[in-house]
Amino acid sequence: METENSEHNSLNNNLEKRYENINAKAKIFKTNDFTTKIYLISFIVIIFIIYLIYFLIFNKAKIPIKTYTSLNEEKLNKTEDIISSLKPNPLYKGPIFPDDGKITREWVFELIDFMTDLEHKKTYEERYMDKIYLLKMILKAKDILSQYNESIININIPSDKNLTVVGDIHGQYYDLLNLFKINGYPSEENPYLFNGDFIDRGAFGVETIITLIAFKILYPNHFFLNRGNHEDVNVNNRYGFMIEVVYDKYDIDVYNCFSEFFRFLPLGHIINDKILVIHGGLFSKEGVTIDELKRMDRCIDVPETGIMTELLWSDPIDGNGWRPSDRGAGIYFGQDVTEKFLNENNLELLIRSHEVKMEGYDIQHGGKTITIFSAPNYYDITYNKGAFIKFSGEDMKPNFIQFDAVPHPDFIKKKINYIKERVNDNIKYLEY
Ligand SMILES: [Mn+2]
Repeated sequence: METENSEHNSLNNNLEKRYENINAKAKIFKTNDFTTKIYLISFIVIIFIIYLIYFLIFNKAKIPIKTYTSLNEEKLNKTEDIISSLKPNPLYKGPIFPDDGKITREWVFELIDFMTDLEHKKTYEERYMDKIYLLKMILKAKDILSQYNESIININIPSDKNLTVVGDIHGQYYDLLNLFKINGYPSEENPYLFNGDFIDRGAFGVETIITLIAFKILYPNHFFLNRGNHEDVNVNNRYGFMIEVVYDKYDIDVYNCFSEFFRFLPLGHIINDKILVIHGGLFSKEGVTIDELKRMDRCIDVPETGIMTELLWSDPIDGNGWRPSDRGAGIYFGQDVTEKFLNENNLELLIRSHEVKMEGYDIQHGGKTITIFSAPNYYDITYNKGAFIKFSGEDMKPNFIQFDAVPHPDFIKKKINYIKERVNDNIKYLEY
């Protein structure tokens, strides 16, 4: 019995020890489980904070400014207030825009030379027009455009004169200067019509639009500009011009002044009562008349739908009828649509731009629709030719002249890094 008891006791002791061990292990396990949870929760919180910081910076860098969306007097006065609060930069060495707005041909050439910098060696003050003179110049050009009471302008080319029609430039300033070298600089003897999309995409939208504005002031009745879908603040916010003006070359005041100027651009021109020149194309609705287009209130930001949007965004297609556009704005229109529209409005030809073409131009709809595109090697990757159309007033037949791309300063990578560095510093400054 004793032996049995002592055996039983030692068995009990063993069992107790074993329970203690199990309990101790269980305790350790519980402690570990709790610590693991703390680690897991902290990890999730840290990941969330990192994501939040990234989201805030990334999103602000992407859309850093609130934009104006409609026209009112307050904004116009604002630019004048800004001008009166500015003093000329004493380091500025370029041409001075006169207060009476009367510039000469020599003044414009001086400005072009000043802005041109193929080797990218000039300092800021040696390359960019001083802000005060630039704002004055844009307002002067806007005043000229505001005298157009109609959205479509008739122009007449006498039989002994020419007119050159140019398509998209998209900030390719050195190709624009090359075009002028090939075809002659604008003058009263050598008039031009630029069919929209002067800016965005390319790196020199500022130089391009400044030069076009200067020629508009110099030759208001022999130098014509059409609005394109890129002469619109909501498009510029996304496709390069906002970054170029606000972060790289000027600031939000200049950007807002340019946006204001774009609202006053005419939507089209009719040459010798025969040829309609508009940026995009025709309409999803039948029976649109030139009178209706002329009476349209053009001085607005481009809406998401409607006649004005289609005029600036639509593209021709082979075949008849309509198809929804892949662009998300405007429509695709066929040959029968063009023929009907031209017949109803006593017109002979539609000239539009808006699409890159490998030959720089394209003829569709049995010769009734011409596309003209003037940015050669578009985006530096397309290897397309640029082209322009020269009309002689005598027969008004289109003569196509093609041209290749020329070298331009290559500092786009450097520029992107520079912008990345500056974006975060400038967020506060931009949010008004
Ligand atoms: Mn376009």
